Amino acid sequence: MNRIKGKLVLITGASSGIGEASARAFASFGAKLILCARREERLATLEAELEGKHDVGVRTKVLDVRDRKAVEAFAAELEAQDAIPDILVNNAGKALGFHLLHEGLVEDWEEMIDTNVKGLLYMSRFILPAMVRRNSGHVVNIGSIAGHQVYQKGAAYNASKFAVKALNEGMALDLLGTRIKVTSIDPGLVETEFSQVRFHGDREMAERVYEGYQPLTGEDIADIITYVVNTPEHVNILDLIVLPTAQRSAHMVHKELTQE
Ligand code: NDP
Ligand code: 8X3
Repeated sequence: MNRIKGKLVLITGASSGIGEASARAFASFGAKLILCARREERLATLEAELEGKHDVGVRTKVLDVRDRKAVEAFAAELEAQDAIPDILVNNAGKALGFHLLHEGLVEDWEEMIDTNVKGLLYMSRFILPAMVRRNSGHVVNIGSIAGHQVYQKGAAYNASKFAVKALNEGMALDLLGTRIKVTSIDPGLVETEFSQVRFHGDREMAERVYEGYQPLTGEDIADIITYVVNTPEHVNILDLIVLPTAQRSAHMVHKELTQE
């Protein structure tokens, strides 16, 4: 059964990886889309692709989720146009750097916390009131296995994803009694631009993360997001950890590497 067709889905971080794959997955279900990110050209290319392939309306918005005023203004604009999202996918996020805490770059921490935590808060604060008034909707937060288990050199990113876990649970509690669903999807290793961003563009370091096993893809996570959103009205999946079969925890990945 397709409960997604005709729904309006807002995805942050839709220019790459999980967000981009989710846009494709939702479009294939016949959802209307609002795609947000900072890279305008990527969004425009995706918009053209999706409108060409599927008979769905796609709107794009250059939006930095760290910019509170811009997020607030965009939410007000959507409301004025009666374009209230049925589904909000809080996906925009990143890890920056891989350092021991006492050697970490403060600028990296600021950007991670501003994006992963404050950006998610701003989006939720300004989009949710219209959902509450309408008494329907679904917020899908993208957390991480890093929000359940801490690993060495990841403390600041871990802290930001532990915060996403708390915000997901808090949001669900605060929306008790409404028909608004709240879900966190918490992946392990997914091959996207995530590691290139984490290692500040070092492709070799990034590629090494995914060597020797089959990582998840953005499409795997997008499938799960649409599955969760497509559940009947009375079913809410609160939190879902999704790992590649070769990964069993944040620390344990079975790699089969060839000797050189
Ligand atoms: P990508 O780097 O491929 O995608 C990240 C997306 O976030 C891009 O579209 C980027 O677009 C957007 N983004 C970054 N900063 C901002 C900002 N300030 N405002 C708006 N958009 C922003 O990585 P993933 O797809 O892997 O990451 C998506 C989410 O999944 C993140 O929250 C990440 O933490 C989480 N995750 C990823 C895992 C992985 O292994 N890949 C595992 C677990 C969770 P642009 O630069 O154009 O703004
Ligand atoms: C991304 C997964 O293990 O690199 O959140 O932190 S991990």
